[in-house]
Amino acid sequence: MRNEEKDQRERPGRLRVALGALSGLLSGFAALAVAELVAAAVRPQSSPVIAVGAASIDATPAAVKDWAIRHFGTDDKLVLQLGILAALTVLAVALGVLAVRFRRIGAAGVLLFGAVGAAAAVGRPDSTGFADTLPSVVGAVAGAVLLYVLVGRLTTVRPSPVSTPGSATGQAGQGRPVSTGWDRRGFVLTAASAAAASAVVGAVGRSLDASRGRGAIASRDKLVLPSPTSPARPIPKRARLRVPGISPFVTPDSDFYRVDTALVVPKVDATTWRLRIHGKGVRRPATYSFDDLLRRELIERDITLTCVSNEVGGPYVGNARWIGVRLADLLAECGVAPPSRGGPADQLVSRSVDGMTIGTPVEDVMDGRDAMLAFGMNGRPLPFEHGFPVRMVVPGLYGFVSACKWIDDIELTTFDSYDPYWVKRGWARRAPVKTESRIDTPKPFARPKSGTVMVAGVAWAQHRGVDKVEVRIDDGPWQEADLAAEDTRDTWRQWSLPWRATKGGHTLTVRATDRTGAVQTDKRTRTIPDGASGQHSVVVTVE
Ligand SMILES: Nc1nc2c(c(=O)[nH]1)N[C@H]1C(S)=C(S)[C@@H](COP(=O)(O)O)O[C@H]1N2
Ligand SMILES: [Mo]
Repeated sequence: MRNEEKDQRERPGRLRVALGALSGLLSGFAALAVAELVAAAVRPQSSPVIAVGAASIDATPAAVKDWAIRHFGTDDKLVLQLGILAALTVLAVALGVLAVRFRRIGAAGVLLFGAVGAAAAVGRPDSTGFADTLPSVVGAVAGAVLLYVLVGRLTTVRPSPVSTPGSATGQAGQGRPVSTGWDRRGFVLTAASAAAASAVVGAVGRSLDASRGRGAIASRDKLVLPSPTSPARPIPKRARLRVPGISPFVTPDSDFYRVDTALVVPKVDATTWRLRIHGKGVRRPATYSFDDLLRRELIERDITLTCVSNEVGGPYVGNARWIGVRLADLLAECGVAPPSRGGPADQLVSRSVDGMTIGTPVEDVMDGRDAMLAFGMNGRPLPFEHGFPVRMVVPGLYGFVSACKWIDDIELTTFDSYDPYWVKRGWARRAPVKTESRIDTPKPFARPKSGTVMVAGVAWAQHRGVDKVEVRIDDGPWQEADLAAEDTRDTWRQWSLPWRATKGGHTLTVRATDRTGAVQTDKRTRTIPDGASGQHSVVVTVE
């Protein structure tokens, strides 16, 4: 008898468990909505989902990150955020169910997750300090209070109505509150108004967030690119082959691959942007404004950019026309000498507004190649995704050791004394682009008709130049492909080969030879630590 009553009081029924789960979900939703609103006021990067996401990106082992990039491509960030939201949903439901029995512990659990978010936010390299904790903390408090109140409605306790001393029921009821059902009306009202309020708060947060970058957007909109002192030479007509399915010689901005760790694309206002150059052996440290750069001698160059995470045959390579200042000029002005002329610094570390660090050999950027600080891409100001207002571009080096986007600081140092972001995660300190080629058409598993089939693609060996491309059908001899004219040795070259295709399955393989005479190896290596090598093959069935 007593046991039965006790059970009834302490073991929540199915309905209450379900309503507890719902309370958890609503509280989690409220916490995130409030956090978004506060983050819109503080900075978007301080939102708990973004901060935890960014922290997990940094903590992800290189191999897993590489896998994620390979499988989800540029959607990897979306997948990550959805993953975090899914995990939070499960946790919210669990805390809600827990709170039905242990109200305080459930609410405290919500606060604990707020603490995790806050810690992640202040731990970011670009954190601006204590204010970054506010979205997580304020959101968690709102969520915890809501959970406490909602679950309270599920466990309305009143003294037993009839509790005559000595009566049979009296013993259990005496002095002790006994749950006599729950406050249905109160629960529904609280839950509904909390859901509505969260939706409104979340929406306001979102719209505030959208209007945040207005200064940056305006500074980009009104930027008119000055004409370069040293224009790029016109792209030779014969640099472009007219083969359907081949990568266009100049990659349109919208198709240009994007690889970075930024969950929120930094929106930097060019009018307040500054670049600082300082460090070892910098005899005249300096700070430049955007206008300072615009007023300098400007160069315009076609340069092909490649990501070290690009698999053989992969998409992370693009060619663009960049406008900016020659990096070596700025460095010389600051009194920097390369190691070959006695300079004490062999590593140039560039930093971005979002805390990225990238290390580049000082020798390379001062050896006469067109290493630049670019603010124009394909005739327009840099898109925000590609680093507005200013990024680095260095011909011949993979992006992770050269192409810092949203750059705001250059420090001269040594390879011995400092490891930048990717190096800390197992990637190489020095990484020139490997000679590679790719078959763009036919596509893998295509079913072309027998007869003449155009095999075509691109080949790159930036700063060395491509001299030859060969194609092999099955185990046949290597056949020399037609090479499109070279634009510069810093750009890729298109190639094509008309193939007399015979019925059946065939494997097409391509290899390039660069100007040093080195033939693209058939030895496959992984992307980590310094870029994939190997030859690209495509299997087709001719009908
Ligand atoms: N701030 C910042 N700059 C960055 C990165 C980054 O994660 N953050 N990624 C680098 C890498 S790995 C590459 S390959 C290039 C890619 O430039 P894109 O996105 O404009 O193609 O940017 C480089 N610059
Ligand atoms: Mo990269």
